[in-house]
Amino acid sequence: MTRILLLGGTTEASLLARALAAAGKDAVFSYAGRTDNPVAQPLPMRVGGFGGVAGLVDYLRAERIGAVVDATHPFAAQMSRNAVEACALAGVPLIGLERAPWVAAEDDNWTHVDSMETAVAALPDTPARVFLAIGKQNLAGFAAKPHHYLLRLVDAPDAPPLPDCTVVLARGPFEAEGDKALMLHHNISHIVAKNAGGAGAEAKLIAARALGLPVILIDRPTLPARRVVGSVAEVMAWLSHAERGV
Ligand code: 3Y8
Ligand code: NAP
Repeated sequence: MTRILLLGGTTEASLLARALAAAGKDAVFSYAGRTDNPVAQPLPMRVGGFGGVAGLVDYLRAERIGAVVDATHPFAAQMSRNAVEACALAGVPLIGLERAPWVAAEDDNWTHVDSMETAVAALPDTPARVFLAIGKQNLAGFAAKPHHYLLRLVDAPDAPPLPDCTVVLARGPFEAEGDKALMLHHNISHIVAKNAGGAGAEAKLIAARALGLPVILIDRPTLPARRVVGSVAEVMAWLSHAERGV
């Protein structure tokens, strides 16, 4: 039986883990170790980086991995790039499980930007109250603007990440009603988010639409060419082909 490496950390990866476990597949679920207590999975787990491309090649060989599924987040670009390179070097088939980017509806007020820096520039110069729902990495640049920031983080930061901020600790997936209440409670005037796609992070966009609030949406990084599908079923079909060596 082919041993599968599942690069996880997203809602879709967790759904795939359940399908693999239910099918009795020999698979290992991989976390980066970014959060203190990641959600348990129904598969054996490994936590932490591999040590770059070379480390991943060594892992694939040592663990006799026969197929890799990259179900990491669209913004986990380094991991995805490493997976493409390492799988090519090790001759291991790779498939990406990726959700489509969000697309604005009629009554959405979205500004698309291509980086954290342009997201900062897109915020007003006069004081505002900004729901900065991009996690813990990449926050420093927002100190350049005189806003009050609402931050939602998975783990408590050692120190306040920005001079004028409120930190809420929560692990998604999130619900629109909860995000609407959060934004009303904090009198939010703007939202900044990554175009992560998927259902787990969409709640704040649905809430922003209901409240008529502007959203600054950061485009996802470009990834190298690779085979990509959008559903667990397609990954399972691809794996059964890979197992038959076709
Ligand atoms: C460590 C595993 C599952 C996976 C759930 C998804 C949904 C909930 C929404 C907001 C936005 C954000 C953030 C977010 C969401 C899901 C998914 C998703 C966004 C966990 C998890 C890990 C991480 C890492 C973490 C990042 C941060 C990003 C918070 C677990 C909970 C903002 C991305 O403290 C830190 O350093 C956090 C870092 C990378 C982005 C950042 O740059 O800070 N995710 N998130 C994974 C690992 O170690 O490999 O702890 O259980 C997983 C999930 N987070 O099993 O159902 O699939 O997107 N995660 C973003 O989308 O903008 C929150 O608040 O609305
Ligand atoms: P990244 O910047 O693309 O990766 C940085 C390094 O972290 C990688 O080179 C690799 O280290 C390690 N790494 C990343 N994902 C890994 C995984 N699943 N298993 C083992 N090592 C991993 O990654 P990131 O954006 O920090 O994301 C880290 C994790 O959080 C991923 O699992 C991702 O799916 C999840 N996540 C990220 C976001 C986001 O907004 N970025 C949102 C939700 C969930 P080595 O080079 O040492 O191998």
